[in-house]
Amino acid sequence: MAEEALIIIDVQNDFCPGGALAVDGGDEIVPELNRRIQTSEHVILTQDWHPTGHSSFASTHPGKSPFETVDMPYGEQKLWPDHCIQGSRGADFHPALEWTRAELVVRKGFRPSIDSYSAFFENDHTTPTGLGGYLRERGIRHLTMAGLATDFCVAYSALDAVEQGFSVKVLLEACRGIDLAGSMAEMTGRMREAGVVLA
Ligand code: VGL
Ligand code: ZN
Repeated sequence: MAEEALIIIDVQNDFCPGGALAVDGGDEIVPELNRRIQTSEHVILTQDWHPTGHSSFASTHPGKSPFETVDMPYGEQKLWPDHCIQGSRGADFHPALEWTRAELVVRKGFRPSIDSYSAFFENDHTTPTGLGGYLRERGIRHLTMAGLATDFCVAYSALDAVEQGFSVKVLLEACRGIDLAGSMAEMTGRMREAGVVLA
C-alpha cells in the first residue's frame, strides 16, 4: 500500500555484536528486515550520528560511567559508551542490511548538546527531525517499525509517531533491546498503552 512505510531504526555496527553499544542479537534481525525491505513501497532508515565528544557520551562527563544519568537542560539523559561517531565504521549500517532501496535516511543525534532517541524529535521533545513533515507531505500514514534498540530508539520513535497521528506497528521479532533496569517491560508497556500494535 502506497500509504505505508517501513522505518528501520539504527541497524548500525555499533549496536550489533562487536560494536561499541552492542545489543544482544542485534544482527539476528537483518534477514527479516531484508525480506520486509523487498516488499515495502517506502523504506526509510534512521542512523544514529554523533559528533566526537557528544553530550550523551559518558566520556564527555568527567567522573561519569556509561549507563549513569546526568541532568541536561531538557531533562535527564542516560550516558552511553562512545558510539555511532559520524563517518566511523561503527556508524555504518550492518553490512548485510540491504538498504539500497531506502528513499530516505534520517540522521539524528548530530547536535553536540542534545541526544535524539526518536526518529521524530530530539530528546527535548520539541526539536523536530523533519521526518513527520516528510511523511505527511508524501501522504504516508501507516508505519511499520523495527530495528535497534526496542526499548530506546524504536520505542521513542513509535510513541512519537502515534502522538503525531500515524498508525504504528512495531515488529518485535525484528527488534532487539538493551534492557536496562526493566526498560524492555516498561517501554513495551508504554507502547501498547499508547496504541502501538506490537506484532
Ligand atoms: C540508541 C542509545 C543511544 C538506540 C541510540 O538506537 O536505541 N540507544 N543511542
Ligand atoms: Zn546514540
